[in-house]
Amino acid sequence: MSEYRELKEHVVRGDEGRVVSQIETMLNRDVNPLDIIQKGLVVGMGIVGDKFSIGEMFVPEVLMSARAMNAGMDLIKPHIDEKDIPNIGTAVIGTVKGDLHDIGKNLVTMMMETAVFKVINLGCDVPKDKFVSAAKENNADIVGMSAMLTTTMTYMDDIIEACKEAGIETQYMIGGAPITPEYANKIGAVYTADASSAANKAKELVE
Ligand code: B1M
Repeated sequence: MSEYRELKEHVVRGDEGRVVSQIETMLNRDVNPLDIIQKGLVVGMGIVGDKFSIGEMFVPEVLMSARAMNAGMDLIKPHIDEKDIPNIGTAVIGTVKGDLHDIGKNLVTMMMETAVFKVINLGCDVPKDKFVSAAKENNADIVGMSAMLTTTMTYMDDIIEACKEAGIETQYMIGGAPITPEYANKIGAVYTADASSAANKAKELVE
């Protein structure tokens, strides 16, 4: 089996130890670090995303795969120029003000990172001015908002208005259990139901 294929399978199994030892071996043999990312890690996480979407993998397994991928990335990073690390866009993401649910939002963050976005994760209970300043500072391609309460989801509209008032040109993505595609349409945002489709949609938006 090719070493990229093996690496990809270790990622899918969330086997951090094997991911790390295989990458160490490959780096010692001077394999191109960018190839290790693109042909091994990214492909593996793509499979994880697809399996999660169709219910073949669940949250804890996805977290293990993401952790294994991140451990691999940490090993590779010193071997490449920061500017060569693939990055297809920048996203600012947070759970909106008044809302402390961050498990789903963190999963979306991880999936977007593994789809090679630079993600600025603002945490939870995030007021609109923080979204505005982070989007400005980072010239964000995407502002992503998560809400799990019917009482907090309406704040997404306030965030979008505040970004527009500040002259920010970006695309808005929203998600969370109470969110519907209709609500997203109404406030001018894109809805996705889960972390994997969020990462796929984000890729489409920046293409
Ligand atoms: Co809370 N809670 N909670 N809670 N909690 C819910 C959401 C609730 C549905 C439970 C219930 O009553 N059945 C209910 C909301 C009811 C409503 O408003 N309609 C509820 C409530 C009422 C509350 C409190 C008010 C309870 C109280 O204190 N009386 C309180 C509110 C606190 C606050 O936020 N101010 C509260 C507190 C908490 C805990 C702190 C205890 C804890 C959160 C811990 C944490 O996140 N660090 C918690 C939890 C764990 C839940 C449930 C059980 C699980 C949520 C979760 O993590 N799911 C939840 C019940 C449920 O959903 N079954 C519930 C797993 C996660 C992977 O899924 O977050 O949906 P999810 O994320 C998905 C998608 O939604 C999507 O992708 C993710 C991954 O696939 N997605 C996006 C999410 N964000 C996205 C953004 C995107 C795209 C996709 O683009 C940017």
